[in-house]
Amino acid sequence: MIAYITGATSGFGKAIAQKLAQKGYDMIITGRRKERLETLADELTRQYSVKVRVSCYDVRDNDAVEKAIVSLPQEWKNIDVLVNNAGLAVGAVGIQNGELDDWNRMIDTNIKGLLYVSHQIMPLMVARKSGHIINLGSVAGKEVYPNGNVYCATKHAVDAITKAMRVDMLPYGVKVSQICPGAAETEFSLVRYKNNKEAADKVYQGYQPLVAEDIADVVAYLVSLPKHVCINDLVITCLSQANATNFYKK
Ligand code: NDP
Ligand code: 8X3
Repeated sequence: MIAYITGATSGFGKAIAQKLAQKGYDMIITGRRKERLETLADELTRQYSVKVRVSCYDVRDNDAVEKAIVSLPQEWKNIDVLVNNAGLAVGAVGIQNGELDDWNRMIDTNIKGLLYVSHQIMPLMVARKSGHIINLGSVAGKEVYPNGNVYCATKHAVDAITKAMRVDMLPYGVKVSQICPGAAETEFSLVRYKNNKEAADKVYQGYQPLVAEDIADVVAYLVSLPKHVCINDLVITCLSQANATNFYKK
């Protein structure tokens, strides 16, 4: 079995790669930070005796995405599981104060990047009449919250794209699932707050947030289900979070 995981240099993507390697998946791991990908590939190859290919590109660059996937050796094109995980939030201010560059980064990565990768891999799954696409949405794709605006919009788009993919893939036996986590402690907030560690750490204070391994466990479960079962959508929060805005913090 072969998995294709975008954004495997940290957080969910890295934990998902580790979990799927543990389950015996060969995999293609992607991201922009090559050194991290190579370190992870070495680790997984040594620890689990699986085959791991590193593919370093920016999901916003459609030419790079196409080149990376078209040039895969034929045997690596038999992708069973695509995890569309690469994504980010940048900035947390009202729309009236928003920075265009932040908006473009989120829209280009979370929406267009996910589409570019899927656009290359879906035909391979269609041809084999088999596959499972797992998109990383968010509680931000179910609700909006103060200062979340454009990030929430991108995750609402992922929610819509996931539903659309499931409809389009219906005749081909390709499963499409979405996982929508609430707050999880990864590098997510460090990126959102532009490397302000104090602001990032504050997000996770006073309660026990999700960790990347929680989401990886869910991915492992999704891919373990019988062929005829497709979990469409999962909203997952830590026990201290009820929805996008309500937390119980000490
Ligand atoms: P991290 O910041 O830890 O990881 C994000 C990953 O996305 C990195 O591997 C990064 O790799 C990759 N990535 C970002 N931009 C690009 C790009 N332009 N091209 C290629 N890869 C890119 O965050 P998380 O693990 O938390 O986030 C993973 C996904 O989960 C995202 O889609 C996020 O929106 C979503 N999510 C996160 C939640 C959270 O609270 N943490 C909750 C709900 C959803 P690199 O920088 O090396 O390119
Ligand atoms: C990440 C979770 O609540 O910051 O998607 O939007 S949240």
